[in-house]
Amino acid sequence: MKFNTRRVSALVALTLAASAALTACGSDDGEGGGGDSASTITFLPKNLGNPYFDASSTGGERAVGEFDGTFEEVGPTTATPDAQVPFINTAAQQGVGALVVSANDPTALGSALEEARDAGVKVVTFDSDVDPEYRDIFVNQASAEGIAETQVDLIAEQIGEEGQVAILSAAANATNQNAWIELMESYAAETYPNIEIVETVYGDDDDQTSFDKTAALLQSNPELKGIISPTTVGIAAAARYLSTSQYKGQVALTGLGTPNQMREFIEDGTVTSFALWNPEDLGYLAAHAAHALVEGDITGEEGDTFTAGDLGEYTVGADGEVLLGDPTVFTSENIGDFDF
Ligand code: RAM
Repeated sequence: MKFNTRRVSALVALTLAASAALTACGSDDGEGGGGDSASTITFLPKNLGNPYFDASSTGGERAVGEFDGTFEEVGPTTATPDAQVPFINTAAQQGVGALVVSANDPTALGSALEEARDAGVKVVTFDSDVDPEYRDIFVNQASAEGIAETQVDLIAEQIGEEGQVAILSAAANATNQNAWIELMESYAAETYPNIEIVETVYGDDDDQTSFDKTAALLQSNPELKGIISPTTVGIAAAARYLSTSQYKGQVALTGLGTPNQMREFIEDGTVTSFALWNPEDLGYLAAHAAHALVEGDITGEEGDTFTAGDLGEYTVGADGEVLLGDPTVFTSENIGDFDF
């Protein structure tokens, strides 16, 4: 069962953290595929216990059920590249069919992924990429430009296009957040000359760290008008801090959040709008891409096409990238329509 899979994985992560032992850390849900390694699709998110990745794994598991493989989710409790490496090594030793990874760093996982690929494991990144040479396909949630511009437009609208803005990010080396931050800075400078991005801080996709960094940001920047948090963990922690503080309604907050985590803060007026794609669809698409690679239907070349179950047909683009679609903006008007 899904629940057991994740519990076992978390336990293994703790064991690994405690002993640094390369224990065989696999667990599978026993659904379909008979449990042989080659039919196993192993999801390795940035961290466990993050509702965003719970949703992407739910989508992945659904896809794997459709093609009768074995779904497995493993991962660390802290969002660091070092903590991800042992899981890659173990998957390579087990000879799983494919690894589906959201990377905490663009290069630090490189040699482990190279070894896994040498051992015949297909490597799909999703959500947060590694350098293209280390994987077969990257399943991107939306264009980096679109994600960056959406968040800057939302904060601009909320603060009347002027004032100081800060960014509360995830891990300092996260490939996805760093790409978006760079694009947010250049887009804001070009489009909103009266907005100044004064500081970026890192909450490491950890709830308490993100909460504390929000408090510190507000204290050290008394003129702050808004915060952009391009991480579901960060925006939820920042909203929780703002909601009971003197800054509620004074300092705007937007970024990337899950509707289920943000609902109460939309309802109590702490937040007016934020964005995200559907992480369940992202995991579903990534698992289908992994299966197409394992089956030899595609190699990750530009122009390759494959069918991702009920999401339909996708084409591999330049640099082995597959694009899910556009982000959705959530407000009090539509948040009730979503449940993830
Ligand atoms: C967090 C993670 C993930 C990112 C989302 C928006 O859950 O940092 O990588 O895509 O936020």
